[in-house]
Amino acid sequence: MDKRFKHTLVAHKICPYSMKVLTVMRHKNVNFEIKFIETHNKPEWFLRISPLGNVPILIIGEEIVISESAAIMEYIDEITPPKLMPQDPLQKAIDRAKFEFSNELIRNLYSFIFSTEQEKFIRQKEWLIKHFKWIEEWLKDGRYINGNQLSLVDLNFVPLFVALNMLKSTLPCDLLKDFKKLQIYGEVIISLPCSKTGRVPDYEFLMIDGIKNQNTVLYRSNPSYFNSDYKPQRCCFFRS
Ligand SMILES: N[C@@H](CCC(=O)N[C@@H](CS)C(=O)NCC(=O)O)C(=O)O
Repeated sequence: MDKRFKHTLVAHKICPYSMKVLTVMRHKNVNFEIKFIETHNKPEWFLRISPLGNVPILIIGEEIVISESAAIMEYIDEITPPKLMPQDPLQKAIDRAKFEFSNELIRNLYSFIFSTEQEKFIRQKEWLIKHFKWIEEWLKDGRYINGNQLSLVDLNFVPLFVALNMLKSTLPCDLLKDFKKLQIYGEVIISLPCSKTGRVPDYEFLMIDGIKNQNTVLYRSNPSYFNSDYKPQRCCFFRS
């Protein structure tokens, strides 16, 4: 990595795409600064440099900006060997397709979590359950997606399992109950050191706050769970 240039990650505290990038940066021990912004109140300087107005973006030095979580993750991986991305062009293409798949899963999971309409909530839940089976197929009997070695594609799934783990003890929310391999894989993924350091310490608090404040289906179906003073301890997998 070129130490002449400062690397600044612009992120949002509960954005899962920001979490993926942060996870890779932690895994690779990259030296960087982080700036959090609010997506409902984006600063002018940010709107000038983020093509779609999305986080995360990575600013390198004074002028270079990379947007899109997958592009940033691959860039970080490339400049900090050993690479987590496979070398083989075919395997690379297969993994990039899985990056997209994971983005779609995460988008749908967040939409499920923050849904305020019962019908949409149920539709999203069914969609998620239908698509989880793909990860089980890819896992076969391996510890990770590409066998027994961690690769970049696995780090794409960190936000998915962090959010699922947070919701595990709520409601009919254990979406993984019929997916044994996925449960084990999820445990492996959230136990990675970089998955613990790849999110802000108040991630769970902020998520719970959002779930409550937006009066979501999740909240309405079990308000006492979300109102409990002890909630963050109970829902947070990592207590330290
Ligand atoms: N494809 C993008 C998706 C990023 C994205 O959707 N970020 C959300 C926050 S999680 C965002 O910035 N949304 C803009 C907005 O809410 O206006 C990526 O992978 O980086």
